[in-house]
Parts: sequence; structure tokens; C-alpha cells
Amino acid sequence: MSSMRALVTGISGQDGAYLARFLLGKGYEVYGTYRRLSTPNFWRLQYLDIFEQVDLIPADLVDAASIMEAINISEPDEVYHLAAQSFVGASFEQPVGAGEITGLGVTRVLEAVRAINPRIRLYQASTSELYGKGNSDYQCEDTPFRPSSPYAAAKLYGYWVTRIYREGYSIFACNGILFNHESPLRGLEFVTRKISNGVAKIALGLETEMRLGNLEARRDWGYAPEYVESMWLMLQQRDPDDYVVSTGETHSVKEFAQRAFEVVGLDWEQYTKVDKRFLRPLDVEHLQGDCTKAREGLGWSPKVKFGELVKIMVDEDLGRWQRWQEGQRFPWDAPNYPSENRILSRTFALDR
Ligand code: NAP
Ligand code: G4F
Repeated sequence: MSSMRALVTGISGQDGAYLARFLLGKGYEVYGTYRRLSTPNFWRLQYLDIFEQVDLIPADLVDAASIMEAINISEPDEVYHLAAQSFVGASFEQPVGAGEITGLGVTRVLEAVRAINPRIRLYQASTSELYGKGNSDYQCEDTPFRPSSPYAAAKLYGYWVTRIYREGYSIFACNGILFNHESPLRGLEFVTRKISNGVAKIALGLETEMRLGNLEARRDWGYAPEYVESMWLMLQQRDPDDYVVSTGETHSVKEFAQRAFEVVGLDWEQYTKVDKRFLRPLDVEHLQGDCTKAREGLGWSPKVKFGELVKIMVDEDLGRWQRWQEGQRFPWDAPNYPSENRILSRTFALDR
């Protein structure tokens, strides 16, 4: 029997890399789209030691022809549409780009599926950001959406267009409404990895302080390697549907920082400063998911919870910086990333 074929858009991202590893483990032939940047960005695939096992196809979400080409070349049974401009903060700086890439990009992928092979099963990376500001205590599939950023508005469009292609063209298309999921492969702009990397550097004397924005925001943080499994499970069901994927716990950014400093035996308050440059024009204050449907329908449940997640991330960043100081060289993002304090953006400065 020939093996299943999957196309992962955004294979160079956190979820793309973990999903590729998961699908390879299941015996899939894995193809991934990536952007032709002036400097290639494959460190996650190299870090997981799977770079040689996936086939790469250049494609950009603003270019419909390149997406058609990716589907034509890979002839997939399943498409996992993960590519997006995924940093909420950046969507305030580049709101039109958010709509083009994160919103309309979904339609370009769906159109390519419809035109080339409507039997392809498609996963759309929807998000808990759809619920937005001022929502209910727990959020499930029926909770109303109130997007609070250009990113979330674009994702809301992606959510609905996915349902429209499912109902209108009978395409097996699912929305995974995934709550925040983190890992040592998380991008450095996101608060969890910013903290784990910052704490590691402070513990080793490479930095003296950490600057953060809204410490009161609460998130339902899970572990990314577990979350990618739920994507695959959605596409193995008899019928397409939408599912919330979450841990059911919520913690503040402050708690995350506190716990991360505890891992290295330091007091978070001595090193953490609030910097209004990292406050957003609008922020989501509370996310906490109810994943009963995924638990019962997919048999999926989270195992790694908050305390363990923080420790995994801090330990990994600490180990990386220690190895780096000893002269070891390996694929990794942090040494090349400038301090965020060097980035100028009016969006975040409130002195306007
Ligand atoms: P990520 O690490 O930021 O990865 C995003 C991927 O999209 C990267 O491979 C990136 O390529 C690619 N990309 C960006 N713009 C593109 C464009 N114009 N054309 C083609 N590719 C483009 O994000 P992630 O955390 O893995 O998240 C995966 C998906 O799940 C995203 O859609 C995100 O919005 C969604 N999501 C994430 C979470 C979470 O907590 N992680 C929760 C809910 C939903 P480069 O490497 O070239 O930048
Ligand atoms: O880590 P964040 O940037 O993630 P955010 O905005 O929740 O978005 C992530 O999760 C979504 C799922 O809910 C995904 F759809 C999305 O693609 C992305 O993966 O920020 C988390 C919270 C925010 O309230 C932010 O204001 O942390 C707060 N925060 C406080 N200080 C900070 C900082 N966020 C960042 N990035 N940097 C700070 O210094």
C-alpha cells in the first residue's frame, strides 16, 4: 500500500516542524511549503533532525499560483494549512498584510483544493484569539467570537470561509480552534519564549533585566507537540467538524514569569520591568478553553500542564545558552535575534 501524502503549509514554523515529525512517525510522505526569504529559516526542522526527510516547495500565501503549484507537485491526501503571519502584535503594525496573508490566504488554499482535487482533506489553523476581549469564563465551540486584533479578524474570515467550502462544496475541511501552545521551538517574539530565553540569559549573567507588557493577560497555555496530534485526529474522523483544543487551565503572564524565574532559583520581581512599548492597542485579557468535544470526539487530551511546560522551556533555553557558551554550534534562533528593545514601532508606544 502506498503511503499517505501530506502537505504542510508553514513547515518552517513551530507547529509545522512538530507536525512534520509526527506525520513522518506515522509513515506519511511529508511535503512542506516555505517562503523564499533572503536567508532561509529551517532551524526548527534541523533542530528536530528531520530536515532531510521532508520535501520542500516554495510558496507564498499572497501568490495563488504558488499554492496551486505546491498542491500539484505534492498530490496530497491531506493539507494542513498552518502558514500565517501568526504574531498578534505584528498584525497591528501590518493590518493589511494580516488580511492578505492570514485571511485571504485561506481562500487561496481552499480554492486550490477545490480546483485541483476536492477530495483532499484540509485542516485550517483557527485560534482562540477568535473569542477576543470580554468573553465568557470558559470558551467552547459555541461561544460567540469577538475578534480584538487585525490578526483575529483575519482568522475569523478564515474560519468562516473554511466552513463555507465545507458546506458549499462538500470539502472535508476542519477548523482546529487551538488555544495558545508553546514549546522550545516557539518564536522569540511570543511572550512564553521571550520569558524562557530571557530567564536563561539572566541566570547565566548574559542579561540583567526582562521587559514585558501586559502582565495581567491570562492564557490557556498547552504543549505544542501534543496539539499537532489533534490536527491529524480531526482529519481521520468520518465527518469534518470544528474542535476546541486547550488545557482548561488559565494563568497570567505574571505567573508565567514568576514560575520561570523559580526554575532557576531567582525572584521574578527583581528582574522584570513593565515597558509600555509592549502593550497592544487592544488585548485579550482572558482565555480558558473547554475541550470536551475534542476529548470525547477525538479521544484527545492534554498531558503537559502549566508548571511542567514552563520548566521544559526554561531548561531547554538554559541548556542551549550553556552549550553555546562552551563553543558548541547548532541550529538555533536566539543568538541571531536582536533584543526587542531595539525595535521601533509606534503601534506599541502609547505616547502619541
Ligand atoms: P509560526 O511559528 O509563526 O509559523 C508560521 C509559519 O507561516 C512559518 O512557517 C512562516 O514562514 C509561514 N508564513 C508566514 N507568512 C507566510 C506567507 N506570506 N506565505 C507563506 N508562509 C508564510 O506559527 P505557529 O505557532 O507554528 O502557528 C501555526 C498556525 O497556527 C498559524 O496559522 C497560527 O496563526 C495558528 N495558531 C497558533 C497558535 C499557537 O499558540 N501557536 C494557536 C492558535 C492558532 P517563515 O518561517 O518564512 O516566517
Ligand atoms: O505570546 P503572545 O504574543 O501570544 P497571543 O497574542 O496570545 O497569540 C498567540 O496565541 C494565539 C492563540 O490564542 C495564536 F492564535 C497566535 O497566533 C499566537 O500564537 O501574547 C500573549 C499575551 C498577550 O496578552 C500579550 O499582550 O502576553 C502579553 N504580553 C505581555 N508582555 C506580551 C508581552 N506578549 C509579547 N509577545 N511580548 C511581551 O513582551
